[in-house]
Amino acid sequence: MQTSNGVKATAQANANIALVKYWGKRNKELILPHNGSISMTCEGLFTITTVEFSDRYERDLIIINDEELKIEEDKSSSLPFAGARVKDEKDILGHLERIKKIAGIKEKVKVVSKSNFPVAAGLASSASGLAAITLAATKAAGLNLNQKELSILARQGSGSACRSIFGGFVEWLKGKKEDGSDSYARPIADENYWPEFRIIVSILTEKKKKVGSRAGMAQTIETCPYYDGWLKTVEDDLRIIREGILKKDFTAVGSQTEYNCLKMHALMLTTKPAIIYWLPTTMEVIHNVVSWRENGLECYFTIDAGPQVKIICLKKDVPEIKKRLKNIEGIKRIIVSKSGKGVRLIDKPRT
Ligand code: 2P0
Repeated sequence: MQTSNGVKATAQANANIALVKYWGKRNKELILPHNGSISMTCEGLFTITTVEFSDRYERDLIIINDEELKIEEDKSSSLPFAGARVKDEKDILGHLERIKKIAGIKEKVKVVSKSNFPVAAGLASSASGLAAITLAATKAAGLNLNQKELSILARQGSGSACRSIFGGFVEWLKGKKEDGSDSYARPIADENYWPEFRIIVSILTEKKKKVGSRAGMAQTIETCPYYDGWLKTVEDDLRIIREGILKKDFTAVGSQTEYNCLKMHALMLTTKPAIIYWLPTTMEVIHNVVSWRENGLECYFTIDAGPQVKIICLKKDVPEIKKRLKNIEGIKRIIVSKSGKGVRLIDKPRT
């Protein structure tokens, strides 16, 4: 949309939940992972972001969930666009500078972004946020990128964001090249492929986590003695889950997802200092899921960099699992999600 002084664009992106987790970078600047990962893009957990570049603005302004991000000077940065930096783990302004550089524009930027779920509590808010910002900003900057190019660019904002470019079930290829040109996401199956598949998100707290995943994964690589074991086995997880999705083999996908999650948390627990994302209620839900399954209600858990437990199940079992979850004290909110669409432009600007 052309305004009097600038161009603005609005994009909507869904969060994604990993079935095979991304944990560890081989290149921090380009965000290149040590391992591939697989996720489901989640309908109903989304971020809407409007980006406008304009010489009308005297300074950059980034508003996330009604709160302005503090932008501060950091002349020590090694990145080529050092200067004003966002005091935020994800360096959102750095990502916008990257896009401005590609587009060859110099205007100030205004970003208004809002998610409909708790941010920074292990619910992949950076995935939907950075995917939405990447599409909105490239469009507003006059770039017309294809999905692969968007995925490569979103990855540089936040690794998991490269998966939210696509809908359905998605695999992020780790790639081998040093420039990152072969590290991007691609769809395994679109959002209509497996309509019975569900992820029930149980939210235990909306508090911001103490250890961000960026710092946490760096610390794991430095100090965890088991990281090699993770890398040696993750290819099997990827193959089993990729094939399981294509065959709609719920047991294979669910059980391997749970196993992969426990392996990632084993890394976190054996990092120095230990990264313990689980709360007592996290453990309670884990035990319940295992016991429900032993008694014939087939479901599996997965947990990311936070305390929330995501339960993988089939549509027919959602009412029963919801009923049982409601009896667990400490669960604040329950969100049921099926696979949703990839990032897209929408009409309604928020600014
Ligand atoms: C995942 N996580 O695959 C894993 C599981 C957390 C646990 O992707 O540093 O926010 O911005 O690349 O993408 C969280 O990592 O990290 C994440 P950066 P990101 O979903």
